[in-house]
Amino acid sequence: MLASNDPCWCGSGRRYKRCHRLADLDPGRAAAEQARRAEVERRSAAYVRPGTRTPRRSVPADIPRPDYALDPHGRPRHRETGRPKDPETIALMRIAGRAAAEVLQAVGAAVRPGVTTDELDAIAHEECVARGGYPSPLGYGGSVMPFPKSLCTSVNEVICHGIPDSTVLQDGDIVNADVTIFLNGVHGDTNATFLVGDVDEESRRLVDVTRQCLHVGIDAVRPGGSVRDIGRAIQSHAEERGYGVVRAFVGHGIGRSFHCEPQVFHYDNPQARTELLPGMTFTIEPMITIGDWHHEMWDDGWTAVTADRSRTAQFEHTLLVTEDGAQILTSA
Ligand code: HM4
Ligand code: CO
Ligand code: CO
Repeated sequence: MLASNDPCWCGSGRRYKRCHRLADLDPGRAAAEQARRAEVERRSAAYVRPGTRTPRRSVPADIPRPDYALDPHGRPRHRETGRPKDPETIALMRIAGRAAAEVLQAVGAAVRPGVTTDELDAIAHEECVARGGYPSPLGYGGSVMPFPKSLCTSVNEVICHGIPDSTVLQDGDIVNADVTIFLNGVHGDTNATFLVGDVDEESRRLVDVTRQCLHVGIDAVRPGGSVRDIGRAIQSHAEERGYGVVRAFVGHGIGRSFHCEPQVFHYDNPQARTELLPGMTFTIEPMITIGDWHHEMWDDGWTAVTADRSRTAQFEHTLLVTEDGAQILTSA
């Protein structure tokens, strides 16, 4: 009979109590404990965890900033209304929208196994600055802290607002990059989900259906209709195919403000009674899940993940309501 502190009989060199003692005394309990530990290990390896952040990037002093970027808490001083925009503002939004699309294209071209989300942030930051624009997320107010980076990067089960850090993209991941640029006094906002290397069929299908949901939402826009039509169309398309629609985050009015009225729900919400009028500008940005649509927040106050850790995808455009539908402002 071995004592607790003797070397284990198996030759591992570890003390008996740290090695085979439990297995010898209670084989059932030892097996259950080992299975539990293996499951925790499997899960923590499979899911996204916070990495290390690089210092805040700087924007040249001659680039005009949105009002919140001048506030230490990132609070906007003015909030625009959701009313139709004047033609001059719309003309500027076409330019900001195209710039946002170009920046997103540059980020997407850099997605590959081995790249970090921080490297994607650096690209978004430099591409905004190169166009004379300010990366809108940088310093935008939040409940815990202002958003510390220039891009949102949301990997696998992260729904939205992931913060770029040392996380290395792995073969088989999916990653959403969400770009907003402040250019000529207005914002352009667009995002897409990219495949990292070889991605399984189930995730590829999620990404395809999510892209379809964005376009089904865009096609539901008509002057005289309501914001509710958009969410109703998206929810039907998703749920008929067995997918979930995240409720906690909405599309938003956009223009001189990053986020203003109206709220654009991606599910059928009877409260969404706002009438759509030519000249209105807003985003549609559905977040679609393979499993349950409920979310949880990380302690950073920004990163939203699916409660069941199922994968989720998102696509976004900034839109203009026209006399006969919607025009996409964020095409390259
Ligand atoms: S902040 N992306 N997005 N997104 N915010 C930094 C990067 C960000 C958002 C956001 C989608 C919908 C709404 C919002 C929002 C208030 C409540 C302050 C107007 O922040 O509505 O912010
Ligand atoms: Co957002
Ligand atoms: Co948006």
